[in-house]
Amino acid sequence: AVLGVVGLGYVGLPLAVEMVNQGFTVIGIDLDASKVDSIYQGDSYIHDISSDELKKVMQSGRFQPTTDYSMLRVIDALSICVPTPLSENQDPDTSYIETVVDQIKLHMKPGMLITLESTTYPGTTEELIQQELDKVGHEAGKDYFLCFSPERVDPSNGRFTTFNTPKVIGGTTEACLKLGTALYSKYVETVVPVSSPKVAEMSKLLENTFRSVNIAFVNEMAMMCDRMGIDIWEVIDAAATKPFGFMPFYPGPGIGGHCIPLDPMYLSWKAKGFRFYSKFIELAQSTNDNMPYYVLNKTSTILNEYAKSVRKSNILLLGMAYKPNIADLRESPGLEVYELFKESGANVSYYDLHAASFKDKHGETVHSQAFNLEQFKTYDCIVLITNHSDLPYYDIAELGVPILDTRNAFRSYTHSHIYKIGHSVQH
Ligand code: SAJ
Repeated sequence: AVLGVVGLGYVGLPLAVEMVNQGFTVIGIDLDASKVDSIYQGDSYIHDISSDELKKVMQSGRFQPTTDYSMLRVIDALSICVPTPLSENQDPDTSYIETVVDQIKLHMKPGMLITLESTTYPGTTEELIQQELDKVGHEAGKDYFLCFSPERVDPSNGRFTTFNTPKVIGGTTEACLKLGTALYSKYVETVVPVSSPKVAEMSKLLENTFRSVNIAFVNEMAMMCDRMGIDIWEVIDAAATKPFGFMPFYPGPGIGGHCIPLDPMYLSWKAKGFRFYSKFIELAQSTNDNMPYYVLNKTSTILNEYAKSVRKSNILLLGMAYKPNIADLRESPGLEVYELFKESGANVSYYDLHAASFKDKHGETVHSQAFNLEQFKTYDCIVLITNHSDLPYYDIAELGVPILDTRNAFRSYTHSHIYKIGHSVQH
């Protein structure tokens, strides 16, 4: 059997590599020719796939990356791993999925198994794939087979991989589910069949909305503790000693990535179509979106302790990626914090070894500062946004520059000039 993956990003490329490693011949399709070139060069652009691993996969001769959709003609089983972003007005943008479906209409191999993996609202598989293929006379479960199986890739998670993370899958018909389960069982350790694509679609949204809501809740707790002069970080560690019925989440400067900030909006958007308005999702969104303002206000309070104001002060943001030890800047809350400091008249810079530059909201490229402790000493305040493991915490603490720690990364330092969110300044 020839397997296919459409979308060679942080989900699709690891999936294709896993398939090749399990002995399959795989065709990888992506619109972006530079991705295809990088793969041929054996240069990995995905954090969790090393270039050596990619070179080995290419040497196997069983992986063919291409931009040519007509290759769908030789693919027996296709996994669709394309992005599902939000449009300008925060509504689902399913255009990437629709583009793939248009190509499938042109080039589908009879009997093809199609599995959508992109995180999306319940009903997508039926409405955007099954109903579309019905229109051109293809019947699911007969002319082709259709499943939904959500991806659970957790970038930079060294422990859980594509292979050992249980995979939920729902089929349009019994035959679809059987085929999909049989295929995924060949390269995923545990497959969890459910009764329909909608159940599979909804289970993924429950997983990610669960995170967004709980992160928002602990962010609210952090602001409460700040006001009450209680250390939220100590409170969480104490609560986390409860061995059952509790799971710690931690406050931060907001939430980033291309999943948690977006996926719940897919759910609330679809629910509105059923005249159901989710208060949790809207409240979580606004609470998490408010955190950059809280960071700005807290920095202002700290600067006031030194008779300074945000305006005209020199601020250094430490870490810009959306979570530790990766380079991904998408939706990073640090970007919003950066813009707020600029709008408040501060001279704001950032240092992140993993993320060398980004485009600010005016499209200007902002480059990371070089690592230079003497230069860092000249800042009025350092704000830690992302707790990369390789930051020199000791050296930075010893600078004597006031630090606002949004991740409790300096927990082992007791210098009086180190402050943290979720605790009052006058501690
Ligand atoms: N965050 C907090 N506090 C927390 C946890 C996370 O502020 O307690 C922030 C992070 O800093 C980050 C954002 O939320 O900015 C998202 O973090 P995340 O840990 O959810 O990481 P993602 O989005 O890269 O991956 C998640 C997966 N992570 C985990 O379950 C741990 C998982 O939900 C999905 O497989 C994945 O999204 C996806 O692709 O949907």
